[in-house]
Amino acid sequence: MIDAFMTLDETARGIRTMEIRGAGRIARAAVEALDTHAKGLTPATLDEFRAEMRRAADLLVATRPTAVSLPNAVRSVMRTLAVNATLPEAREAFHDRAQSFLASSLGAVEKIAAIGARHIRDGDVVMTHCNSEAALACIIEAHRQGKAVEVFATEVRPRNQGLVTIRTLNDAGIPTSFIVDSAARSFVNQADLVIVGADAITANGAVVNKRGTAPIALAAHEARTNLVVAAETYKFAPLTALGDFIPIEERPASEVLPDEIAGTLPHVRVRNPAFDVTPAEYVDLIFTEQGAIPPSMAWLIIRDHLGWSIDEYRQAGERETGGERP
Ligand code: RUB
Repeated sequence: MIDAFMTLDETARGIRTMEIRGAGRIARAAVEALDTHAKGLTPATLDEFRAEMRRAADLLVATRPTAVSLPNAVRSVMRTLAVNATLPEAREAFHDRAQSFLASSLGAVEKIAAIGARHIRDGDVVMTHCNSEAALACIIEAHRQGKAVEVFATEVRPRNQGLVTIRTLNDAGIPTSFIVDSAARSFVNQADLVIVGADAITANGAVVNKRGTAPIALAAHEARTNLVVAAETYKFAPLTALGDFIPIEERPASEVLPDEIAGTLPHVRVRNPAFDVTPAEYVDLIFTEQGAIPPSMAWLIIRDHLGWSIDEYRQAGERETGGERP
């Protein structure tokens, strides 16, 4: 549970160290932190307020590079600061927008759960990877509706997000098999469906999610098991419509190999990308709060639903280019 009164620096640190993790939670934590920060400021002018909020927004956006929910959420609340004429108006509008973002983010997960649950049949075995609030919400909703559902949940080396997943499934009373990541191919034939979340979805429908998702998608494709993605629309990446790539975060080597062992292996370099890219052709459907869409419709979500103009994309220069080609 995120403490609503965490300071800006505490939230930034929490996101960087993954105490706060998962794309949806990261987005809500950032907006809550900005809202709390705004309330605590005593600026003399509107310009001063805007400048300080911009600094705070930049600090949060820089914490983790891949989850596009973070810059999308921050930008969607920061937009309000551009349109208000007076300082009190700007303060009030910012708070209202932050609260409405938080409510709609939680509401989106509920809508996704209702849509996703319809795609899970009584007796289905579902495989999931990492710890996605949106993906788990679909499984838990299907179970709540009385469907018999079983789950294969992966361990998720090296940060073991699978432990969070199996605790949640266990608490919901859902029979779950916990497997190491490399056993996914052995069990995907026994699954009727793979459900994962997303950190970002590109204009061409590629899904960026926890590293290990792409090999599971490949295995599912080969086993003729459908893979679906549960993702709020604010995980679609507008800048990819301009040709930007999603930067793939590379985390510290010590997460994979303890420094005392790495220190004895001078010729060995540890690589630790946090995410990978699943091409659209391995994705059957994406469950969003706007409905279940094929990945080929990603561009329409960016253009028509997120409604971002090309000028706005261009101004959004803080996202780095580079990284893995989607
Ligand atoms: C989490 C992860 C999740 C997505 C979606 O990675 O890859 O699948 O963020 O999660 P990390 P949600 O643990 O590195 O943050 O559906 O909760 O937004």
